[in-house]
Formats: sequence, structure tokens, C-alpha cells
Amino acid sequence: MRVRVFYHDRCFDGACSAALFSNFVSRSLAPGARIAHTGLFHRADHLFDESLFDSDENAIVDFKYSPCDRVTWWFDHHQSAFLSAADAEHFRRDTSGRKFYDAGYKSCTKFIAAILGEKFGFDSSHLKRLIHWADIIDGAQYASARDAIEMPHAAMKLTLIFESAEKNVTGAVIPLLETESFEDIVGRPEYSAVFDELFERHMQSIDVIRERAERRGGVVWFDLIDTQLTGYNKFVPYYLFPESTYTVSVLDGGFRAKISVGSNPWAASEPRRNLADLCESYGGGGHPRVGAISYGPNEFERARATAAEIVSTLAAE
Ligand SMILES: [Mn+2]
Repeated sequence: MRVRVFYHDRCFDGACSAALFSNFVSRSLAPGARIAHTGLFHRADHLFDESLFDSDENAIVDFKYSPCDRVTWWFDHHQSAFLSAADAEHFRRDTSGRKFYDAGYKSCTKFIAAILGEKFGFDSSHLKRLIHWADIIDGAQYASARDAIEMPHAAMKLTLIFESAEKNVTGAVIPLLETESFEDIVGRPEYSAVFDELFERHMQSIDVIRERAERRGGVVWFDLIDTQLTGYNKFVPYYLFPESTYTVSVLDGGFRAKISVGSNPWAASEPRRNLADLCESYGGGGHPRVGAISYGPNEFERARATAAEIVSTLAAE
């Protein structure tokens, strides 16, 4: 049997979800199955290349719903899980008993562990560190902004590698997550060298963001399009501006012009605006506390205009 697991790429929770589901496949669902992993990104044009739904079981974890009938498993916890009302309706009518959605979970990994335990009798306690850390990292449950910036734990270091390494290593690490500790993975020579370089760049990005950031009301806003940065640690703004409530940024993500909208996990009062709703109104999505919008690779002016509108909206809160 062949199984293909599609996961949210360059995302710690996406990788942990893929590792946990693959572990369930090889230990319980179909021992001996050949398992392949395929990463998915949010982008302005097509999300799914349906020709890749080529296996006996095609599973999607931590990513949007696909109504394609060759998809046999689905787990997601994003508020923006459905591209359209028709997709949501398609999910509602599903009778396979293998498609699951709960936006109440902070991580898809913990959601999958709960469902596999409850409905399929799968004990995932041997992966409890994986599940624990996916929930901390995807739920932004760090003790402080300083903790999030300094990345003292190996799971945090691995997150930086997933999100920022020039060569995407997420797919190569997924099988290791089933058997090795985060410390051992990050300690491998090929990854520790990558981490050191990225951490250095991460530290430099703090200076770039400090230089570029402007405050408007409770909003910190910055434009990184003409910098070398293709991403940044989303907690840097709150480390630099602990009083802020929201962050809006635009950057050149290579295959997309990306607008990121976030809220301060350590804000004195709970941010009121649902950022998934706000991003959905521009064709993006996410979670209530963090969202993003992707435009075409050269639509920088359009991205800047949208970001400016969002800054005005959030500054008026
Ligand atoms: Mn997730």
C-alpha cells in the first residue's frame, strides 16, 4: 500500500502532524505501507496539484480542505480551513469518518493525537514530547517574548530551521521526528551548522525590524520588501515593542508577496479583532490571533496598499 501525507510546509506543527500521522499509519493503519510526504504552501494561485493525490491513501494534515475524492484523510485546526462555502458543505456531508476539524485546538498535532486515541484506539504517548511542543509552538505559548527570541529549547531551534533555512529540510526531518529527540536532530552536524547561521541572521533581523518599524496606535508596522529578509520570527516586534497589540508587515517571500498580521501573545488585554476574519476579507486566512495574505510574486504595491488598510483598521481599535 502507498500512503501520501500532505502537510503544512515549513511549519513546526505541520511537520509534527505529518510525523504523528505517519507513525499511526506504520504502527496501526497499514504496517509496511510505503509513506511519502509532500509539503503544501499557502499561495495566491492553486493550492493543490491534484495529480499528487496518487496513492491508496492521501492524507492532508494542518492544511486546508480539499473536496477531491482521492483525499481519504483530513485533519485541520485553522479557522480558515475551507476555501469556499461549497468546500465546507462538502466536508459537512462527508461520511468517511476520516475527516476531522476543530478550530478549538492550538495545534493540529494535539488534535490528531486526540482523534486517533478516541476513534482509532491509537496510543501516541511515545510521541508526547512532539505533541507537547507542537502545542507550545503553534499556540505561541512561550513564557515571554525574550524566551521566544532566544530559542533556548531544541524544538524552537528546529522551528527556526523549518521556517527559514534556505534549503527546505522539513520533509527530510519528518521521519526523524518519529524516533529522535529534538536535541539529537538539531545536534546533527548538517542541522547545527544551519541553525548557527540562521540564528546569526535572526539576530540581525532584530536590528532591521527595529530600524524599519513604525508605530500607529497599538500597531507596529514594517515593510521588508526591499531587504534580504524573506521571513522573520513573529515575536520580534513584541520583544522590541512590548506595549504593542498588533503587528502588520509585508515582505518578498519569493513565490508570493506576503502580508503578515499578528497579535501580541503577552498583550495586557486580549486583542479584540479576529485576524483570520480580517485576512479572509483580503483572500488570506489563519487563526484568530495570527493571519496572513499571499499575493502574486510581484504584487508588492498591492500588498503595501492592503497592509496600509489593515494598519488603519487595527490602529482604530
Ligand atoms: Mn497548525
